Amino acid sequence: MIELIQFSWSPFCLVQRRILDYSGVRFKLTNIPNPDRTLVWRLTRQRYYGVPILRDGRTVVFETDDDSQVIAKYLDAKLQLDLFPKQFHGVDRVLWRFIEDQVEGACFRLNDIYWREFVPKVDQLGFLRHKERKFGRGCLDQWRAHQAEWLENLTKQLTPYECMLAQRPFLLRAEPHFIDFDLWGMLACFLQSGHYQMPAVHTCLQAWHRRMLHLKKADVPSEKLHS
Ligand SMILES: N[C@@H](CCC(=O)N[C@@H](CS)C(=O)NCC(=O)O)C(=O)O
Repeated sequence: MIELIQFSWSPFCLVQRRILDYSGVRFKLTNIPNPDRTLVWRLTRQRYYGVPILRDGRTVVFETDDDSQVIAKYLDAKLQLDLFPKQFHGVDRVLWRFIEDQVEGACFRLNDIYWREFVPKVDQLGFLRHKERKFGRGCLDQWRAHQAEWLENLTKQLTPYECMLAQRPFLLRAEPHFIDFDLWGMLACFLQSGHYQMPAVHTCLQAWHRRMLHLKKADVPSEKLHS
């Protein structure tokens, strides 16, 4: 059985989890503590310490750079999801770079503000140290102090996607594309603390978000998947 090794609030893990749910395949979720990557390190034979990674029998799948999408492409090929159709090659890369940088940057900061509520007590020291070493001392308090600005920033970052969804049910076409799952994962991180809602001004995004939440491959007409 496919196993997703993750922690639950990571935007990148939420992308892969939604893809797996969408596919309908049975899979196992293994949560690791944020500060302890021993399992990832061991499974990747000392080549990777990030999450998510995937274990599928003897195969272990992990990213090779920030923009590689190795895991999503593996799932796409194995489960025949048609999430990377040829006609969007290139455009999709531009979009996922933007989503995983600009949109992700606002989403994870807005979520991290509530870190004491969702990081288990035993992992809080490691979490705080990791964040402060990466983003500077007091970063979590600063993000909280600038919460309104970060919310405004996120709302602005989402405007292009609202425009796209005014034209069609999913971001690039009539059926979901990897880009839909990618954006969905970033927003799932933003929403996971329960302190936020989708920005009210983006009505098409709200409707898309509701559609994406429980979407299954079986709901997408199969003739469209191969057209
Ligand atoms: N581009 C990678 C990014 C993965 C990533 O940045 N994961 C974070 C957690 S959200 C991580 O494990 N970073 C390494 C670390 O925390 O040391 C992907 O799509 O999986």
